[in-house]
Amino acid sequence: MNRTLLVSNRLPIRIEEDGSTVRTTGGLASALAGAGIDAQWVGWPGIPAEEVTDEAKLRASLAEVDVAPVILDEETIDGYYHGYANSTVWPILHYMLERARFDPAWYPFYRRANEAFAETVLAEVENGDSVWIHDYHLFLLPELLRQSDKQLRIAFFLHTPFPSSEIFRALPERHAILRGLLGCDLIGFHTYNYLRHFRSAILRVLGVESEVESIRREQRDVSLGVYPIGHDAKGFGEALQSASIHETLEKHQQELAGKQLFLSVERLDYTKGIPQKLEAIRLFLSEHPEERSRVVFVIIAVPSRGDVDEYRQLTEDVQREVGAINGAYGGVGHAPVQFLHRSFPQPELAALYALADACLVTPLVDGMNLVAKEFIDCKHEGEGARPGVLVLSEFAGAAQELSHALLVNPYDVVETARALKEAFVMSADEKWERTRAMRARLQRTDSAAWATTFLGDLKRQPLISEDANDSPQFPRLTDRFTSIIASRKPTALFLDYDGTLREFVAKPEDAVPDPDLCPLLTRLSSVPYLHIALVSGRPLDFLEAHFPEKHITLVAEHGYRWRRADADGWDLVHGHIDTDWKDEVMPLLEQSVDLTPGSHLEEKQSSIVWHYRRADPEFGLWRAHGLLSELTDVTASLPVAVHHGKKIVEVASQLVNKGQAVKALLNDWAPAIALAAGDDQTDETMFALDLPEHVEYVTVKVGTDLATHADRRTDINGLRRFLVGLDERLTGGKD
Ligand code: GDG
Repeated sequence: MNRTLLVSNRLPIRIEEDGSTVRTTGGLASALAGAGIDAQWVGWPGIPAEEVTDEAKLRASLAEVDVAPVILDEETIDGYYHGYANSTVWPILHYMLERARFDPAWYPFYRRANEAFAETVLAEVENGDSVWIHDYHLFLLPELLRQSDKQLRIAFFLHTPFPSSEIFRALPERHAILRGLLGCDLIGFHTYNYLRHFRSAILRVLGVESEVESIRREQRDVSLGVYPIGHDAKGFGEALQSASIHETLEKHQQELAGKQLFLSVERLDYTKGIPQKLEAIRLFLSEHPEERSRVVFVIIAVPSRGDVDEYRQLTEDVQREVGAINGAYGGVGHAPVQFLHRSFPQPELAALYALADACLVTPLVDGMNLVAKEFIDCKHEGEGARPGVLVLSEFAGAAQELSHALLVNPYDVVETARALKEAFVMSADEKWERTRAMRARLQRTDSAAWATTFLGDLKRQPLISEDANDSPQFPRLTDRFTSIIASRKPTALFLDYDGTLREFVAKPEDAVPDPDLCPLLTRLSSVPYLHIALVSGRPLDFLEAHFPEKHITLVAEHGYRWRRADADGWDLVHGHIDTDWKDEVMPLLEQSVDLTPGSHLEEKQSSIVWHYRRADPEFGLWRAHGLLSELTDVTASLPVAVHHGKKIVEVASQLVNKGQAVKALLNDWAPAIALAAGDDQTDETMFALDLPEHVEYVTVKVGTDLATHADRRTDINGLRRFLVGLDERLTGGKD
């Protein structure tokens, strides 16, 4: 039975003084329980290795609650958790570059911690299991797991925002982090905006293009999705039904003594906008002296990350400002702001939500914000129920769902103070009306529904085995070639080079053949009855320099020239070709270079290519579309073909294409079986050849992009395995 593993930095557990372990509720743990998902957890138990006196006992007690611990020493926790994750990555994810600290000593610990997580996960999983990784502490983990030989479904959910690529690129380790995430089958975000920013980051940082829902990779697709997290509806529902709730409510009612309760609940974090909220409260109190004794602002600020300097400073600043406001606007026996720097049990929190006349959720930026949802959900209509209104920052992810709140820009303290006044005077009817409009949706989309939807989508991802792209027909194809050659009939291979035999790299000049490729092709080219042609867009000198072996036919410049096997020199495939058209299209192409920084022209004998690989990717693509439409007019009556390839636009003589060259070779060689493999648009002319029926012509598209005329697909490794297999059968694989 396949299992689901949940991986998060912290575990939903508490270690008691006697060393026993209990599972805690709240957050993810209750989301999964509510969804009926029985998952095993992997995470850090919250204490450093140095404090673990009896590791075997700890492991045994955690195993009883289905938890596998990742035990980290103090130095690693410091660099990985307090350092890199919380002092570098967290502020960057929240657009707070000025708060981000960059200490080169931290990242190695982050990597080491991710590796420790990978080891623990890999010791637990079996083929077919699903692994659901949570949050920014573990960005490298998906790729680390993917590198193992286990067949897993791997998913990641980011609980924070994903910022604009302009901010994200400040992270020195941005490449490694994005590559880490691309190890996933599924990546989830709270909002479409975060997903959009992620796509832009992978394009600008890694040069990887994507669609809204997926990133096509050679080995496997990465799905992208929007999954707004919900709150723990079951937990809060039960809390409000608990036996002690009436007592708690009554006690607080009395304490309030007729005053309105304006409640805030948050971790004490600089993203939550507490200083700005206090400024708005100060403004409200100063502008409305008559209300000062009729409202109490209760700010519950749960201590958070006390080991990080930024948080210690924030706590001091907030405490000072609360004192100043109370000093200025309080009275005898009344402090308008109560700052409670501790956490409360969930039933107590539910009671405060139920009582509050307003809830102030005003983060400067927040992935989602569950407090906003919990507050609305705790407003049950009925006898004695107190209505309340939500004042919500438009910069919280939750604002997209909770449009009936009073939405504010937390930086605009005047607007926030005005919203406080509006909340103060709002009628009960209007409060209930607004609550009703939001509550029904929140009940349907609670944390259990969120987890169910996410895991449902994860289970739908195909399980990729190492050989999945190796087309099942390839072994049979190897047999076919071998037996035809054994019967002394000719066979042929037509192989494109870039993107087919060799991966694309940023600079074409770096794409030299790997050390195994030339010996492999040389051995194959010595096999009687097997013709080999490299059919490339490259110029002839590049091909000749890298493939000197004379038995291999080299077709250069997309079929303009060739060096036939065993011939000495180069010939034109089609004799002389008219290239007068170049004068007419050149001005347009030169103009494209001037208008598009980073682009350049390459002139070949029979074509001109505009390259935009080094231009801004979106701008380059946009300019390419403009150029194509202009070329359609200019070239209407010219003997040329225009094509849009990978980061290029090419204008080439009409007669010249790879297909025509292959057709000529097929005529000459008359093979009983031939295979053509290629990865881009120019190779389609090889795939779409109109051939007599008796020719067994196998066409192979390398890669997953673009529609194709080819009759099967593989990736670079799949094609290489086929060639190596053929080599082993025909030559024994040795020089
Ligand atoms: C991150 C993202 C995203 C708070 N005080 C007490 C208490 N809480 C509970 C609340 C709520 C949770 O803590 C806080 O969740 P938030 O969503 O508001 O914020 P973060 O902690 O920053 O969480 C955030 C979230 O992940 C989920 O994806 O929404 O954007 O930053 O559930 O009720 N619980 C108890 N006592 C307290 O005093 N029991």
